[in-house]
Amino acid sequence: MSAFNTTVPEKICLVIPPSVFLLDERVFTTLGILKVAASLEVAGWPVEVLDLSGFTNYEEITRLHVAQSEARIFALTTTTPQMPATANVAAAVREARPDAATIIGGPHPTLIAAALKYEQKQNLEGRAHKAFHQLEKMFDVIVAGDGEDAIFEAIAAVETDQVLVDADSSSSPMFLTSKRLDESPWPARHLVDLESYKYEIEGYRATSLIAQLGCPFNCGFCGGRQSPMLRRIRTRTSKNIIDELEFLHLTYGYRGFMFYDDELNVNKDIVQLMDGICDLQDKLGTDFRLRGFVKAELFTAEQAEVMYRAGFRQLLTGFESGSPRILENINKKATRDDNSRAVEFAKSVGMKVKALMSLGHPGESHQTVEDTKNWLLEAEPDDFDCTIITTYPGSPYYDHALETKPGIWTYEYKKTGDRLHAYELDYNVTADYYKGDPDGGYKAYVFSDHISSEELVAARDALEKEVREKLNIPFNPSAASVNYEHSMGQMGPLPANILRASVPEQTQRKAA
Ligand code: B12
Repeated sequence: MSAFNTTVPEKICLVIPPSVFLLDERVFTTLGILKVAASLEVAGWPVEVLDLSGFTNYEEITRLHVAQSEARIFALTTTTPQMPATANVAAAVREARPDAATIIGGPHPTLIAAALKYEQKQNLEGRAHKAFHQLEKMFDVIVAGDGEDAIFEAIAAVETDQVLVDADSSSSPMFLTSKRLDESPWPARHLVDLESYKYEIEGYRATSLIAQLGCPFNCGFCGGRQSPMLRRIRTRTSKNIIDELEFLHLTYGYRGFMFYDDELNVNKDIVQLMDGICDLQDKLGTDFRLRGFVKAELFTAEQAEVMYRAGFRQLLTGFESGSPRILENINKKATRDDNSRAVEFAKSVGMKVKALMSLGHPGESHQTVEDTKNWLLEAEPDDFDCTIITTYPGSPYYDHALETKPGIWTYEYKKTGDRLHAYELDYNVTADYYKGDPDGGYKAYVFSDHISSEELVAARDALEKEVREKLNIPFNPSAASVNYEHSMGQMGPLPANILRASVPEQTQRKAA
């Protein structure tokens, strides 16, 4: 790597790799890396964002862009299922520009670093060590945790031998406190083509935002249970959230907002926040339609009422299962009754409910799948989806599993002794690890002592078909990815839906 002078701001290229496994990649933009972009802009660094979401020829686009970009530092974001594409993007950057420096941040490196620390504490050298070494081979600098401040240390680290920039510890000054989160600039949405992301809530054009960070619960399938970034609740003031809604409305005209907080109702100020959102609509002389997630056992009739008043017409909840035993094995904390009650509270005020269900937990059987189907038919949500669990790094199902046969990793929920087995997979190359082929069938890489992977897939398909038919819920349509056409490898400027750069006078407006 050549020597960089990273004390003087130079152009940084931030890259959003595609999510080839999603049915439609241009629904919600990736907000995390846009928070990093906003931090850089506020500090005076020119930034460009290469948004590869939805492009099948993303490697070619990367090579062509990198060869002509002024940037020499390329910083990528990634979740685990994006890793196969992310690895290809990193290779394309290196191919086009061997002296480039690469930085990787986001949920995947954060979770791998957290799992690595867990192994180190136990004097183990297991899967996290291997995964971390794989990342080290692909990238110059690995960032764990919140990126708003860590990006500056990462840029400095490209000149040194430092590989890991670890912001994922509450003792790190780079770990955002609620106060720092509140002060940090909102995502630099002007650096992506927001118009090309299409979503509607009840007919209102919508975009997404994050009002708080972290979920303190410990569900077995969920990533980040050992990662403070994903676990610690960090809240923003109601005013700051309301200001962001106002900014999004006035700047882009949105009246629909999807809150991507893990659970809106872990926020003790939820009633105050909803009242403030009502006042904002009065002030603007408009009305909003909102959508977000709540945790079932914390959901109350009062919350339902105030959320409806603020504009919520759709709620999503990870109910996961209709089987009390499976809810226990997940360590879900919500009971079957809590789940049913949450649906009733929402419906009683006129809100629709999307039930997020999953199969493939420890102890899953034909009977527990039947229980899940029956709960859906009884609770009658307005919509649902039902996935098959994949054990990915950073989740208890993965991190606490032991290799019980070559290539088979087994997690046991200690209280009941129920087990889940997962096939070893290289998530750096297996792209359909998570959702399977959108046009035909899921793939399961897990099985229990009572049901095989193939049976899980068949049971999932049958459940989905029967519940959709009986509750009259149509299947979701899928949208195809596109190929960016250019003639004979000669590339002019990339269109705005792929590349956007900061213009000095347009830097992100800071929260007032
Ligand atoms: C919104 C969301 C989605 C949305 C939108 C995704 C999108 N386009 O952004 C949808 C519904 C599409 C979605 C889908 C999926 N999701 Co999702 N999703 C989330 C959620 C709830 C919020 C993400 C977010 O915006 N966070 C807030 C921002 C500020 O945080 P952030 O993205 O982590 O970014 C910060 C740091 O990571 C870091 N950072 C990020 N990038 C970079 C880059 C650099 C260079 C640096 C320095 C730092 C840095 O700095 C950022 C600012 O602090 C998270 C859970 C969570 N609470 O974070 C799960 C989460 C990211 N999803 C997850 C999963 C598993 C999925 C799916 C696989 C689900 C499925 N079965 O299909 C798919 C895969 C999607 C994908 N693209 O990979 C996992 C990922 C676990 C993993 N191992 O990677 C998470 C962590 C949930 C969990 N706890 O298990 N998801």
